[in-house]
Amino acid sequence: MASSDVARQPDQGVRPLSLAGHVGFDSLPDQLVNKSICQGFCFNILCIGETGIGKSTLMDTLFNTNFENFESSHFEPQVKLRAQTYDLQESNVRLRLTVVNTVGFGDQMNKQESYQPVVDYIDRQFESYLQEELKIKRSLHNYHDSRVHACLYFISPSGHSLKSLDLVNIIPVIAKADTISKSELHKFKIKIMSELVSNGVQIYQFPLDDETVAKVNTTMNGHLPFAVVGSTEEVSVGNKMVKARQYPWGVVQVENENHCDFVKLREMLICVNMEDLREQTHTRHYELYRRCKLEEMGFKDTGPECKPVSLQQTYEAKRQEFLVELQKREDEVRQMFVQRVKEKESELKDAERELQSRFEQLKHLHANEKAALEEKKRLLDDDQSSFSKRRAAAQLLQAQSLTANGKKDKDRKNYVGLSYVMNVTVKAPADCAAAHGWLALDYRHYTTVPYRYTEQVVCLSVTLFWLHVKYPPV
Ligand SMILES: Nc1nc2c(ncn2[C@@H]2O[C@H](COP(=O)(O)OP(=O)(O)O)[C@@H](O)[C@H]2O)c(=O)[nH]1
Ligand SMILES: [Mg+2]
Repeated sequence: MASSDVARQPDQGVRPLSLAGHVGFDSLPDQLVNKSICQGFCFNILCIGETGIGKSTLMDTLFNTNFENFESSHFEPQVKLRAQTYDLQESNVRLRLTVVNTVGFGDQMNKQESYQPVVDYIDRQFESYLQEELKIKRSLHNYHDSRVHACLYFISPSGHSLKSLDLVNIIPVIAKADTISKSELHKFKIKIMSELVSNGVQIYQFPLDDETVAKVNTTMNGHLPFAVVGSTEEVSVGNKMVKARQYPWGVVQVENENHCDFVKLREMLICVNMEDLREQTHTRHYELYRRCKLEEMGFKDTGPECKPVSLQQTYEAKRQEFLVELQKREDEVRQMFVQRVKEKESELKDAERELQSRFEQLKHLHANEKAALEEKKRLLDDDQSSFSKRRAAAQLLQAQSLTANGKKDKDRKNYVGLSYVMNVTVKAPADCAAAHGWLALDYRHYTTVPYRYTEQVVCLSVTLFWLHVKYPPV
C-alpha cells in the first residue's frame, strides 16, 4: 500500500499513543490564531435591494462607522454594482471589508434583468480567484479575495420578490422594520419563508455542526428573515445614548431586541458565523463554480470506467482529442478548398468557352465586314480608274477643244462677222435663226447694224450653213 493511501485512511493501521511529557503542539491553535491575526481577515458583503431601502444606513449601523455613501437616483438605466473596500481594526484584529452595493436594483421596468449584473459580478469574483489558483506562480496569501461571503437581501415591508441566487450565502432581511406593525411583521415573515421554500430559494442556514454555537444558530434560523432597523443617530434613552430612530410617538431602538432583529443579525453575521460564511463561500460555492468550470474545460476526476484519471492524463487525452479534431477540421478545410478550386476552375472554363465562341462570332463578323469593305474598295478603285480615264479623256478633249476653240473663236468671229451678212440678207429664214439661241441673240443684237456687203449674199449663205453644221449652237 502506498504511503499516500495510509495518510488518507488515518483509522486503519494507525495506533494511538500517549505522550510521556509536554511536547508543545498543543500550541498549534494559538499559532494559527497568531498567524491569522498577523495576516488579517477579509470579509465581503453584497447588499442587494432597491434604492432607498436602507442598505447604506444598515452597513453604517452594523460596523459602527460612516462608510462613503453615494446617493443614487431611481432613474438608473441598468443595475450596476459598486464595491468599496475599507480597512477596519477592532482590538488587534484587522479586517479588510468590502461592501458591494447594488445601484438601480429593481428601478427598471424589467425587474427580471436586475439579477443578471449581480450574478455576473459574483461569477467574476470566483473567476478571478480561479485564475489566481491556476497560475503557475500564484500568490494566494496576499491575493485580495473579493469573493462574496454574505449577501444581505433587503426585502421591503411593502411587497417583495426574491429570486434564487444559489451562488452565495443569502441572508434575507426585512428592511425598515419600524414601518410595519408587530402582528403584520410576524405574518410577513411566515409568508416570506413559505414563498422561499415553495420557490426553491436556498438561503444561508446558520451551521449546526459546531456544538458551541449549534443552539444559538438553531434559534436564529427560526428567526429568519431578520427584521432590521438602521440608524446612526444617537438618542438618549434613560441614562444612556443609544442608536435609534426617533418619532413623534416614540423611539425605535436599533439594538433593542424587542424593537427589531438588528442585534440578532449582527451576532449571526459578525460575531458567530463570519468564519463559517467565509468557509462556506470557499468550500461550497467556489468549489461548485470551480468544478463546473473545470468540467466545462473538459477536466474530470474519473475516466470512462470510473477509473481515476490524473490532471496530466486528462490533459494528454484532451490534447489528443484536440489534435484529432484539428486534423479533421484541417482535412475538411482542405477538401472544401479543393472543391472550391474545382468549381472555380469549371466556372472559368465555361467563361473561357463563352469568350472563345464570342470571339469566333466577332471574327466572322469582322471577316464579313472586311470582305464587304474590300468589295466597296474594289468598286471605288474601279470608279476611280474609270474616272481617271474619263478625266484623262476629258483633259485630252479639253486640250483638243482648247486648241480647237482658238480656231473656233476665230471662226466664230468670222461667223459673227458673217452673221451680219446673214441678218441682213437672210431675213426670211428668221424661223431657222430662232431655233438657235445664239443665232437669235445675234439676230436680236445685230439687226440694227447696217450691212453694206450685199453683193456677196449667196456665197455667205452657204458659209453660214456650213458653220451652222460644224459648230452647232451651245
Ligand atoms: N424608517 C426607516 N428609515 C430608514 C431605515 N434605514 C434607513 N432609512 C432611511 O431611508 C433613507 C435611505 O436610506 P439609505 O441607507 O441611503 O438607502 P440605500 O439607498 O438603500 O443605501 C434614508 O433617509 C434613511 O434615513 C430604517 O430602518 N427605517
Ligand atoms: Mg446607499
